[in-house]
This record gives sequence, C-alpha cells and structure tokens, in this order.
Amino acid sequence: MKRLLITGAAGNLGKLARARLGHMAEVLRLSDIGPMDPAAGPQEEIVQCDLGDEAAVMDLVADCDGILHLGGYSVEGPWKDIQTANITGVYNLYEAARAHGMPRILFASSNHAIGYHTQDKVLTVEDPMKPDGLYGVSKCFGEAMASLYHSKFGQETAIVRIGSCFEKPADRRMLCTWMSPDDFIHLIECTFRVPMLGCPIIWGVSDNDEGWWDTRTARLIGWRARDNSEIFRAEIEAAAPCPPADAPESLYHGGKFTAEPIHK
Ligand code: NAI
Ligand code: 15L
Repeated sequence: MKRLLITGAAGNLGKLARARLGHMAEVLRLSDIGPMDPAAGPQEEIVQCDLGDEAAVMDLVADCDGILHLGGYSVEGPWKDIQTANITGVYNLYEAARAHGMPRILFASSNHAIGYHTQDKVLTVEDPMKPDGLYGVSKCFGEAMASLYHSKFGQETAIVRIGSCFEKPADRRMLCTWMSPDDFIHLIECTFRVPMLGCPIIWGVSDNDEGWWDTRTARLIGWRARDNSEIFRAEIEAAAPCPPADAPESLYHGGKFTAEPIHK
C-alpha cells in the first residue's frame, strides 16, 4: 500500500510497529499526542495529533490506505482521559475513515473487554463482553463502532483483542495471555494482506500451552501464532509464589484490573 497510518506511535506497540512495518507501505504516517522521534527519511511522516480533536483526526486520516489504530489510553484510569482518547477518539477515527475512502483498520482492542469472565471458561468470540473497568468498557465501545461501521458502510476492521503484548510475560497470568512481538507483527501483516477482511474479532495471543481463548477465528486472516510462553515458565514461577486461589489474578481473565476502583 502507499500510506499506512500508525496511531499511538510513541507507545510501546507503536514503537515496535514503526521499527518493524516499513516493508508494508511506501510511507508510514506516525501519529501520537506525545513526542516522537523525527522522521527517518521520506518514508516516514510525523503528525502530532490528539485523537480527541475531530478536525485534526480528519486531516490525519486523509490519503491513508490502512490504519493501525494503537493510540489510546491503555490502562484503567480517570474517565475523562479514557473518554477523550478511546471514545471520542475512536468515533473521530471512524468518521474520518468514512470520509476518506474507508481504509482498512486494525483496532487494538483488549482482553479487558471480557476481563470479568472467570478463568474456568474458554471463550469464543461469540461469548458476551464482560468488561473489567472503564478502560474495558471503552474497548467494548471501539468494538461496537467497528461492527456498526461494517454493517452500515462496509468498513473493514480486524478487531484484535490483545492479551499481553510485551517482550516476555511478566507474571503467571501472562503465561496465558502473552502475545509475542513477532506474533503481533505477523498478525498485522496478515490483516493488511488478506484479500477480504470483513470485521472479525481475533484473539491477540500466542500459541501458549495454557490459555482461555479459542483462537480459531485467526485462521480467517491466515494468521497462526508461532510463539509459546512456556519457554518463560520456569523463570516466572521462580520469581514469585503462586497467588492465592481467590486473588483476582487467579480468578478472572482480566486479573488485577478487576480490583481497580473507578478512578476520578
Ligand atoms: P501505550 O500506552 O504504550 O501507547 C498508547 C499511545 O497512545 C501512547 O503513546 C499515548 O501517548 C497515545 N495516546 C494516548 N491518548 C492519546 C490521545 N488522546 N491522542 C493521541 N494519542 C494518544 O500502549 P501500548 O502498550 O503501546 O498499546 C497500544 C494499544 O494496544 C492501546 O490501544 C492498548 O489499549 C492496546 N492494548 C495493548 C496491550 C499490550 O499488551 N500492550 C494489551 C491490550 C490492548
Ligand atoms: C491491556 O489492555 C494493557 O494495555 C496492557 O498494558 C496490559 O495491562 C494488558 O492489557 C494485560 O492485560 O496484560
């Protein structure tokens, strides 16, 4: 494609995407509310932009052929911040996409959209949402926007419910929720390469030995995770004792997020 927009480019996954996705487009347009490294050359465009600014997002999306939407408030926090980035911001993004030829979108949703499901259940994408906080609610909203714009206008989105995408899992729960950076990059490549995408929900998780998500929908885009958190098990288990059986991280998919207050 000619131009791929990456929102949230100053964040953890945005930096990863910037470093690893240059081959996917002639130009990467990199955007964030925060500061970013200068453009490495004509193959990069830097646009500082608040997702909550409707006019700025309209300009940001112009001339883009694909959108990797990573920008947003990425943990539990005050409603105002979540609202601006993840509610107003997602609305602004979808309206801008509609106005500019509906470039395909990968929406970075989260396991916290279903975080209050208990760990004794394996979920399919047909299971109901069960957000574990305001952040999770905002991801449910984003998924609903993707579904609405697909039904009404044919806008294509891969809704990726990311588990925990970090260099390695940080605790025992993440042995179940971990997605390796390599697997995520491959998932993004598949999303933008598959001829027909539609609007599938895909669990963003590696091929871990243990887990709670039925990953079969990944096949719709030709993606198969290759990594497995098991190689980190000994290290993780040695680092910390097993949490009690009634601790949030032992009970719920969303772990400690379920124990967060409503932040003001
Ligand atoms: P991050 O917090 O490192 O990056 C998010 C970026 O969005 C930040 O650079 C931030 O400045 C930017 N941002 C926040 N508010 C903004 C606004 N109003 N306008 C423009 N930009 C704004 O998060 P990370 O880990 O890179 O995650 C990327 C996306 O993936 C987020 O949407 C997050 O919710 C989602 N996700 C990530 C997971 C992970 O394991 N890393 C797990 C599940 C979902
Ligand atoms: C998320 O949605 C967060 O963005 C990320 O920072 C992790 O907390 C992840 O979920 C997780 O559940 O491990």
